[in-house]
Amino acid sequence: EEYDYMAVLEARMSRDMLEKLLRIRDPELHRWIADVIRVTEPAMVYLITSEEDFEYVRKAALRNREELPTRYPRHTVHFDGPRDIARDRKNTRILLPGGEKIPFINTYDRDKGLAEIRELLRGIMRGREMFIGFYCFGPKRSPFTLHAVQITDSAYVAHNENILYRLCYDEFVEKAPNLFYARFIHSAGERGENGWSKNIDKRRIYVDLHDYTVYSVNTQYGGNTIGLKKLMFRLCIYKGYLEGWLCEHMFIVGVRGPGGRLTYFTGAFPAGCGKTSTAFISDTIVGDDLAIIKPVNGVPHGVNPEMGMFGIIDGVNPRDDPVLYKLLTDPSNEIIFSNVLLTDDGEVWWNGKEGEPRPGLNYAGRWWPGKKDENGREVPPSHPNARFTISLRSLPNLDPRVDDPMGVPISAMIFGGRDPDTWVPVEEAFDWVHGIITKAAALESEKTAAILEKAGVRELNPFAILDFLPISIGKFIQLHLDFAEKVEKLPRIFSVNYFLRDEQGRYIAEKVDKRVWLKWMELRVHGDVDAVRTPTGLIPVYQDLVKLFEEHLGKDYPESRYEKEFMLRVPQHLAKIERVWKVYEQIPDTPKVLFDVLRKQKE
Ligand code: SPV
Ligand code: MN
Repeated sequence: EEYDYMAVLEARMSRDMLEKLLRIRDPELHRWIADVIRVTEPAMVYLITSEEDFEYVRKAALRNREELPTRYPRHTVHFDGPRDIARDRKNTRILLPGGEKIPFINTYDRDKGLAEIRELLRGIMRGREMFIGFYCFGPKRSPFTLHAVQITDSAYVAHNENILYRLCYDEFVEKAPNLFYARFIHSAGERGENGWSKNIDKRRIYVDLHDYTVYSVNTQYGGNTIGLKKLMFRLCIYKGYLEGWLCEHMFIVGVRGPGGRLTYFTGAFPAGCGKTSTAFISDTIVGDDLAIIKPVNGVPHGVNPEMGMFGIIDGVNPRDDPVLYKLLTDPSNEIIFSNVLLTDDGEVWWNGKEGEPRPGLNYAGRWWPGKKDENGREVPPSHPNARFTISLRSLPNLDPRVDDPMGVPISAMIFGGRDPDTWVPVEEAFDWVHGIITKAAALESEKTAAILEKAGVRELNPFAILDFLPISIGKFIQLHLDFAEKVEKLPRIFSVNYFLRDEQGRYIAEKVDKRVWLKWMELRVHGDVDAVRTPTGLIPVYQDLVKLFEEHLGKDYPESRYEKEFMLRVPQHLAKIERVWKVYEQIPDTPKVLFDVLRKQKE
């Protein structure tokens, strides 16, 4: 529809803000912002273009009561509300023209979806301030990096993005109108008296691949709302698929070996399966959640598109996670806590924190020890999916190459999930194809609190990425098989399993044992240790583990434990192959080699 879009911008924006916007010489961008303003009707508009704007956003979050103050000026607390505590699989949909369907992916007719979202957005920002931020998804001036514009009426969301991503207004100004960028529109919708989004039944997260635009309404939980996090991730996977590179749900870490050499690993784990804790137990951290991987001179290189962590805080304790614990209790770090307990004396408490929880506020309202919900179940003081937002710049073990526009060379990829009874604690694949099929494509995990569904149920979660795939699993697997043609040196592939249990149901390994598995993988990458060849892969030689446990953890590694952990569980493996096969049978574009490899494994 024709209208004077400059008039709309002039009416809602101060001169100062409008000037900032017009410095980006991209009429299409101006027109789009005017469109969003016309539909959502914000009272005013604030552009986030430099770090000087961060304090304004932080104060706005406190003023709006989206965040609450604590005893420490740089620590704030946000509550999403009891029904908005995690990613909403059901209402997160990939919009496809003509109502195209993809097995195991939540798709929806694009025209219908856009019409629905337009209705939901109508007047939704009335009386509120709209924030517009310009960010990079990756290091600045890097061939890996994508760009994004975030529009939101939530100062909490904007505050998160200011911590989690690099501001990139300057690149927009420089490169417009020849800059590709993704677009995010978010509104928390109507908020109740405790600040929670009221219209949860109208919560929608719609991903429009065609326009590289994502809409998110009537929700606040970060995984549903922080545009550059899991919403951008879906667009990034799609773009990578079209262009032949990888966008992964993986950390990037450095592990030191003999002589101080540093070897880079990526690792894919579903949320709540030890991903962030593995990152912290490594020697350096590049990233803890996402990776963009492309070949550079024949070697796969990876960048972390983020500059901060939105991590699970549940269970973080001084014994198992000393570095992270110190970061989270240091008043000098800027931190947003979400869905923890905020005690009446202004302290933050989460499950794992020292001391006892005292009365205060939590994700479900007022909390006191022993509080029960309407079903008579005790309300935990902090939620299992409670989170922290912190800048990577606060980390003592940040990798020096985190801002390298060419990324770091990736020597190996790790895949792991919550598996009580099948996989050994660490195992190397025979080769790339074997690893992509039996480790990545066959990754299973028990569901965790990071999604709004019943936890504990085992499900296939290929590459730990299923929740975020905008294309079929078959195509995503093929993309990885084809990647082999693009590089001269393929990363090794490993699986890990931190969740193996004994006959009594107790975890066999301790949390810190991860460090030994990492060190063993580092030695394998360089050919410094032999391995035992089993039908499912290559496992450590007992004596090597004895040495590594002694050297890195100062503890014994009894042979009886080795036998328990590294025995090949044949019935469980056969059952797993059966389960995995049954899923892929339903996916028409599954590469044929997947069935070949599984059949061979079974034999
Ligand atoms: C995950 O759930 O994988 C996360 C957090 O990293 S969220 O932003 O919710 O996706
Ligand atoms: Mn994640």
